[in-house]
Amino acid sequence: MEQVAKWLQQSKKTVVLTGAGMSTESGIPDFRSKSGWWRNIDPATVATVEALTNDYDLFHAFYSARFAALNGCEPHAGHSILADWEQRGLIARVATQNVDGLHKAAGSQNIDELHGSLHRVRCQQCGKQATTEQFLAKEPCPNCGGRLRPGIVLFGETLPQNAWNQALYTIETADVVLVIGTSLQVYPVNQLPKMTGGKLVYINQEAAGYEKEFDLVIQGSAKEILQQVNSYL
Ligand code: CNA
Repeated sequence: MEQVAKWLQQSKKTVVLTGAGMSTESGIPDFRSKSGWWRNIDPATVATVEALTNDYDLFHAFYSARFAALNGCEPHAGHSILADWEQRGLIARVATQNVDGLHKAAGSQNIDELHGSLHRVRCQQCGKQATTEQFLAKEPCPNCGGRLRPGIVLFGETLPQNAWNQALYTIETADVVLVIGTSLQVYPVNQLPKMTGGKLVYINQEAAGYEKEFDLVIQGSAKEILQQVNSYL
């Protein structure tokens, strides 16, 4: 933790890449931990264009459950520390796979939402924006009658170009990249850490096996580790 603090202080550009493990301590389950499975179904089979097209009932039930899981969830101290580090010039940007909006809620400003956001519901057919309430009520698109969906990137879809380009550029040119709370199973985001020439730090609950790919691996809770690093700054 002391080493990470030193690198943060020496670095001209530090980028943070987060995944679902950044939000579990706010009460939002991840996908790949044992407790993260939804009705024992692999999310990779539901969070798909195929499910949206062929089994809208299942797709809708899955995302309704994900909206319900967000109810009452607030950013935790780790999110606030990242927002504070941005204010203090210690980190440049946060690139995130999370769709929950908690980095923004904590006050981070330079955020690349690589997998979109649950909070931007739109019609799959005409693209027109709709409200979360309309989606949850399973209403058809008021404009064209098409299916409503959250503005997240489904398996099988391409990532938002601007967010991807921004994250790629900052990671390529960073001196330090902190990777926090991601299993690094989902392509193409799992390629981003390989793109930096800077120091690479991995902070994750299950971290075994990543020692060779990172300069430093810290196994444990994102919130507690960020708090400890912060105590050295
Ligand atoms: P994942 O594959 O579920 O991996 C999460 C990782 O975080 C696992 O390796 C866990 O060991 C680790 N972890 C869990 N809790 C903690 C903790 N408290 N501290 C540190 N590490 C922890 O999730 P990824 O983000 O790697 O996969 C990408 C998917 C998951 C994206 O498409 C996301 O949209 C999707 N997702 C997002 C959210 C969210 O927005 N909060 C929630 C669930 C899934």
